Amino acid sequence: MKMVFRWYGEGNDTVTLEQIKQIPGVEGIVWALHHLPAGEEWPLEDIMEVKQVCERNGFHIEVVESVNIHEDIKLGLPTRDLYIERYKRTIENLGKAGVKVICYNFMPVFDWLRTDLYKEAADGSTALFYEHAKVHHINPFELVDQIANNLEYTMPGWEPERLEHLTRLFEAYQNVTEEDLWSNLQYFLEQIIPTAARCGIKMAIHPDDPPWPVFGLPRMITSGENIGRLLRLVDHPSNGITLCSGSLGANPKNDITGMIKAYAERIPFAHIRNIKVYENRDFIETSHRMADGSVDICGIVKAYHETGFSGYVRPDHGRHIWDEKCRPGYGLYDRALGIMYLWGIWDSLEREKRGASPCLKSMNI
Ligand code: DNO
Repeated sequence: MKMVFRWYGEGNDTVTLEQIKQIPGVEGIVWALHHLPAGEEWPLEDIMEVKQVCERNGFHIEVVESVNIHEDIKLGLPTRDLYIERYKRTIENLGKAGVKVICYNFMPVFDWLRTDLYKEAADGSTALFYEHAKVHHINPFELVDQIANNLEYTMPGWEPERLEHLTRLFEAYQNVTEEDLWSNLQYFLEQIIPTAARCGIKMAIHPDDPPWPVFGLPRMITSGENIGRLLRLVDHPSNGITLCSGSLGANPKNDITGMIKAYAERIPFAHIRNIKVYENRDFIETSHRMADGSVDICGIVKAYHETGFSGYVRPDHGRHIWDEKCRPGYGLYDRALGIMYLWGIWDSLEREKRGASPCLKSMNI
């Protein structure tokens, strides 16, 4: 597995590339042009600037997350063709810069959804939290007000220009069913997958987070079965998934290790994180350690190992610990701890497979 780390760019992140460099085994930066709204073409010049900065610090930029999809594409409006053309040109520009994977999502209106970004745990750390009943009782406008408007940084998926048009967007989605969304996704993929394939890029859709409809908006990428359907929409290696254990793990019925084994060839990118799921469907993000949450992190890493996974992996969100002031879910400390946990599992599996390391062998251990 190739370890990568999400970074929001110079002046847009509390974490520095110098700090990331000191986390063992991180070889690449997961990045995006966060200043560009969904629907804009990403200029080659801007892409090359990020490439230079990252490469100067010894990182590759092979994974991009997120090239956001304009809502007109998700809604299937006549204007979608214009945005699809721009998306193709962005793919081409990213290909020229050496990008290999593009992580995106097809969630209407919102990207991920939480009700509290700083829920305090017994140990004093805070983390992202989802309260199911609250989502049913609050209207989306209030939630946006509570979540997005009190933050120092813009959060991806919660960009002001998107939230500005919330009323219009909800109206537009009123009659859009899950089947409509599937057909709009198919239309999009049929257009862009040939471009991605030509550019040597794998498209990797992110699962819906949480994996069920919210505020009456349909969701598709919620289960193993639906991932199968997505992969069949355009049956090509460039049409893949970002397997996010935290998103899919919110539904305990989701067998994530089974998905890894079933779809190994089509997972170019893995997000690994843990959450603790409660019976009432609430969940809180925890440390990556298996004992702290409900997700079988060891089983997941083992499944990747068994299938010979050679794609990219990033620790996903982390808690906010040791008084760190950072973007919600994207601090340095807990994500670095997460990486070390993942390496611990991976290295012990490797050792088992290959026998003791040459160094230990030479010492007769
Ligand atoms: C949350 C992320 C998502 C992801 C997008 C990809 O922190 O995992 O926002 O980046 O869904 O488009």
